Amino acid sequence: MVRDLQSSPDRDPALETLAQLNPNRSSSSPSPALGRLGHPGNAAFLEELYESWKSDASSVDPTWRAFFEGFELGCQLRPPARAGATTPAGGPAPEFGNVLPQARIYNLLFAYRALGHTLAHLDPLGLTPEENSDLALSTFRFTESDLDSIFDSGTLGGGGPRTLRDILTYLKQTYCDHIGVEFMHIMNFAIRRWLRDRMERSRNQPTFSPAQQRRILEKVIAAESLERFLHTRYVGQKRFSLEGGETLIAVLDTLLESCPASGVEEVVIGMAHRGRLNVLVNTLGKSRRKLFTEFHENYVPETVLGDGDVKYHLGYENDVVTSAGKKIRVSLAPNPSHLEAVDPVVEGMARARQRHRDDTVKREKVVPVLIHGDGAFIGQGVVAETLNLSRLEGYRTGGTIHIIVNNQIAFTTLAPDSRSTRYCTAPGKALGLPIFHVNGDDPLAAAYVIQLALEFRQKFHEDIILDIVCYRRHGHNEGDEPNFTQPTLYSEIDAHPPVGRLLARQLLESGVIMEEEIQKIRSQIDTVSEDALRESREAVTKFQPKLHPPISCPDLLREVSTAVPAKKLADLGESISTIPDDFQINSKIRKLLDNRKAMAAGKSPLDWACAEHLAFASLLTQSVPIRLSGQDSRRGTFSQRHAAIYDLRTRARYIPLKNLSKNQASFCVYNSPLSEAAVLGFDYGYSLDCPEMLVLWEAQFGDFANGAQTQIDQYITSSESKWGTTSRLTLLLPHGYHGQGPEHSSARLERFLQLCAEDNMAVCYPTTPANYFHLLRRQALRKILKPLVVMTPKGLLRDARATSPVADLTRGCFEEILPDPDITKGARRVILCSGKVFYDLRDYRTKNKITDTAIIRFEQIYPLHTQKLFSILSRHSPEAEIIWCQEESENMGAWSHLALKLQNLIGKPILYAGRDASSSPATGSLAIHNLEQALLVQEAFTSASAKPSKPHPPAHEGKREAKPRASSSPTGKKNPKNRKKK
Ligand SMILES: Cc1ncc(C[n+]2csc(CCOP(=O)(O)OP(=O)(O)O)c2C)c(N)n1
Ligand SMILES: [Mg+2]
Repeated sequence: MVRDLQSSPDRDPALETLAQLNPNRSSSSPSPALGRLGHPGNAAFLEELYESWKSDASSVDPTWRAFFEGFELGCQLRPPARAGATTPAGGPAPEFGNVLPQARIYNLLFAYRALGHTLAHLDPLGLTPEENSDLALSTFRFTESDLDSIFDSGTLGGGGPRTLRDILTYLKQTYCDHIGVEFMHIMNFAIRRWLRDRMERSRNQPTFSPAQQRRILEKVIAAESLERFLHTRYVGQKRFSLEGGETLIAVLDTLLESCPASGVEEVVIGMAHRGRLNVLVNTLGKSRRKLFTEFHENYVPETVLGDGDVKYHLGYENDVVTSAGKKIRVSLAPNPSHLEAVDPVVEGMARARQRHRDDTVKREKVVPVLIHGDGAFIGQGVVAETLNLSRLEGYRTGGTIHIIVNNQIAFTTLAPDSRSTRYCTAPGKALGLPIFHVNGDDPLAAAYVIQLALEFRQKFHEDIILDIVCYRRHGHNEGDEPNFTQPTLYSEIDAHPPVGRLLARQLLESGVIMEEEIQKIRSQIDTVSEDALRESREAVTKFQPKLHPPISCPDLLREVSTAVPAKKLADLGESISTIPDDFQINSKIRKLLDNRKAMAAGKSPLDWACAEHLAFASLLTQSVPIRLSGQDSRRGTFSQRHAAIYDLRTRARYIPLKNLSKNQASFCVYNSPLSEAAVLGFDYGYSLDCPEMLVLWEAQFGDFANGAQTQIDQYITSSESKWGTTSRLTLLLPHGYHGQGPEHSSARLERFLQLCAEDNMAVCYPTTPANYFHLLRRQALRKILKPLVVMTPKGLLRDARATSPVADLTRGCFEEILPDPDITKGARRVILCSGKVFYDLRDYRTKNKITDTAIIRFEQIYPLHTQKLFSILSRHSPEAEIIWCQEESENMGAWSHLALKLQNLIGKPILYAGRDASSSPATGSLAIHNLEQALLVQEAFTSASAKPSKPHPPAHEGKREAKPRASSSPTGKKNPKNRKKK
């Protein structure tokens, strides 16, 4: 019999207290809340209130708070009050032990839902977990003798009366079997309830048809067979075997099988080394012949122009046909060795693909799937950065399915050295994601969870984590001896039967499959492998390894028509400065917009931000979509851009560039979270799959880009050579020495230049708004896809010296090398420079009335337009001294990249005028900065003090005493920075 809460003979004092506390209470009409308690069916109501209170006490009203506090108190493990005991105050002791039993049932339900996973059988190699005292019967003040008492089971699996024994069995099946789930940390109650009901309805037990079970077995066997085949045919060759985690292949198959019914058309996968070859063959359908060919020592990639990559980093894309004959597009992103670096790239790719499938609202057609290792998921910061993108307007992808192949080891490192958390999935908890841990030896359970995960993702558009707890049968790779460091673990693993054998036994026992059928599956797969091996051997005899020529792209220096007619610019100027009538905006912004209008109309010189807006506006009206993302990019770090305008009263946002014309292309500008690695990776991924778009990532200051160095080194600069993938991603990196200290002066131009080869990208440092305008337009309009790195201005944004007449936008194109506008020929000294220092040099020349020195600007440092350079140089004296001047230290900036190159090109020594080599990019003192800047500018005009080009001397030889220049100091003092160093 269900114990009626109100008619219970041992009516609870807490409830009495509650009744007294309830302000709505009246003796004749119970409060609505209490009234609801009168019905056993409303137990669910109480239970949900209880859950609410557990998560956040302030979420329930004070009456209920008092009740639950008392209730919890009563549930504590306190000894029942002794008869006749009194409190210190002399009154009767409170009867803690007699709290309403039904209420204790709710506590039990809550506890199992929250902590059941601690008792789940998750580890294929582990023992049954020990009892968790928080889940012991006694914790809820029940004893064995209560097991057959009947209670209301609240929301458990549809509710209704159940014995305590049945309730426990139900809870254990659902939460403590082969699936352990963490979901009670989810703050969204609708999600939490959905998960609870969904899991409890099925008791978290898979119910696959026999055909589906056979398919799952087949996939596990396929995974196993491929590994065994590779193991025996390519002994000792690295493949990063999946063995121990073969369940992954069954999980991915179940996911793809479930896609059509869920409206999914495309899946974008990112994963690391472990099991990648297996996924390529058994999930994406890459041919075994191709894979085996790649194993051959003479193998040379056919399609890659560049250096190629090892087979376990290559990407692939295919249409996978499900058992129902439906096609799903599946791609596996190429990835570098750097674990988890692929995560944001896949997210960006998925978002771009959603755009192409017109799926930008619900994002249900393209699903990103990230497959992680346990060590990398908890260890790598980019995981947290990427998770944090998941709900942001500019970076959402509608929910990522994370699968962790948790083999409980990272190379040789075990969990105690790997993490401070119980589970490797802990980063997901910060986001409130559902986390399912599954015993990897139970592929049916894992397949059940992936179905649930997809259903969840499609319903709530949130990330979800499936943690497949498994083991690694071999060493880290196949040449690695695990017994050196894990002798005990590996003796256990050696004795442990493979997943396929366990599942086969289970299905044989349940009569789902016959032994002969299993044999047939195995031999069929082996035959396919044997045939493929034979074919691959034939193919491989054709390979003749030979060195490939460097990738080259002469078209990178071809002029692109980027001018825009004056009338068009004036019209665009009007559009970008017009705000709806009902918008009230800040008066300074109004002035800024009025200035932009005047600039575009040619009434005043253009500044950078206006040139950029006009470049964007002209492209958008030429049907080129634009995406700009970065920290505070809507306003601009230096309050220069103001791409978004806000209403003073409502903060309604208006973006003029989105309102140019009806059929303009889309303009997307986002303030990114404070992350470099994930955001740059995301924008890179986006740019790969949206080649028609101008995708720009902006660093807050250029030096922060080194927080994303992995993305720059591993993807942006080298992916064309490794994987044949490139994009027109554009990096805007504020750079320039303004005496603001060692941070934020340098965007590390030298680093980008060091990465330049084989025409892999363009690196530019424009000095005028007009050239910046042409550069942006060139990047968007030319057919060639190459990344562009731009050193962008800080102080020059508001420097009258660095403005352009609008006429410069209406003619010409991007100038890689800018000749001296004043001294056009016959100079006896030529200063070469790049970027901001040009203005200081020119001022010095004017002030000192120097007329024999030309200043030539390298607006594009890579690839160098040597023809233009020669043509400009040829106008000056052949005897002219040539000096490279830069404000960056000698070991930084463009000098080290250009020194020998220029010397070889020009055929004579190039002198150097600039700061000494230094470990930190700049001084912390404005006064010293100013002095250094004055010196280096003066040096450029005084050949005696400039240094001839030569390879960098070691630091101890690089001191200034080798080249005294005290006489050249305008103050008569030695260079203060040198003095400091001595
Ligand atoms: C960023 C990074 N650091 C270090 C490594 C070297 N490394 C390669 S695999 C590996 C262990 C990875 O462990 P886990 O994530 O658990 O994956 P598993 O190999 O066990 O599948 C390490 C440290 C790497 N590839 N990337
Ligand atoms: Mg691992």
